[in-house]
Amino acid sequence: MTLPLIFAPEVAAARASGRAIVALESTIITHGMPFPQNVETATKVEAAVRAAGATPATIAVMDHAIHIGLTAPELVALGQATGVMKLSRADLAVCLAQGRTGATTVAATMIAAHLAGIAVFATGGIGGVHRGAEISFDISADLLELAQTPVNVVCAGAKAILDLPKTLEYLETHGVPVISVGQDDFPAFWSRSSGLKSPLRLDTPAEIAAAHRMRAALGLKGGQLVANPIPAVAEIPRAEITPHIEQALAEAAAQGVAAKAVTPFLLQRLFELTEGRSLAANIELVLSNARLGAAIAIALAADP
Ligand code: PSU
Ligand code: MN
Repeated sequence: MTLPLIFAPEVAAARASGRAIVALESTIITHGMPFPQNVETATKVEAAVRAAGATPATIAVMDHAIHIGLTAPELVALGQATGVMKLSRADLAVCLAQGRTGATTVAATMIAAHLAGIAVFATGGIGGVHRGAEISFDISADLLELAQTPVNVVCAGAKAILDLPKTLEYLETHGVPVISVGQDDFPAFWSRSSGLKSPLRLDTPAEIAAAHRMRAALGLKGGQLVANPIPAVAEIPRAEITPHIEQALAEAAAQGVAAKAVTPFLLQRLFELTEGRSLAANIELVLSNARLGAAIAIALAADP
């Protein structure tokens, strides 16, 4: 059986000439942001990757294939579609076999990127260990994917709705390098600092690329988590976002929101509670991650 991959023309051309490619996910489009900001953001993120000298490849499942790169009409259609599956490692094959439409989370995007030979992927924030995980067992499959698939995931840390100390412990146990960029603290998505020390720190794309190559040389499986703090002008300070997070979490618990619905519910409630500021910050941090992702991909393409 041949791999069910369809490359967009722009991505196919970049592959043929060995140019830098940055994978982008689609759950952020279908489950992470409201329409029309989702489509506007995805379009701007692709443009930011191109402006930085690399080729964007937004990944989604449609018509029995993993699409590596979407055309503009496909992106608009996905951003307005209803009933789109939220795909992680567990659901990817069923979605493909059934010919359904699916948006890829961090975990599924890593799998697809690796199949497509792409080593760098930029997003907003990874999933992690949810608060109360000792009762709910809700730990994102993103974390185990980082432990086994060799892709650099550029994010703004883990979302502050999570239990960040447990998320870092889990990543350490599974051998995932957590590298914060340009600062000693691990960032917390909307805020530059989580108040927690980052396990590792690197300051340049070249250093991150060198660490990735060294892992490959050593035969270490899994990827690197590259945590890029949100630009200072766009951040919502921790003290300001914390009460809104507490409220959104309390509402989720009261309404019995569980499993895959938790993260989209919390993001939507924070959007309302912060009167749109959380979304504005989310957009800026994704753009910043796309630019850093492009720089890392260029460093890797120059010396693979
Ligand atoms: N980054 C964002 N918004 C998002 C996500 C990331 O800025 O919505 C998505 C990613 O697809 C990530 C998912 O994999 O949230 C985590 O979902 P869960 O907690 O259910 O594993
Ligand atoms: Mn979960």
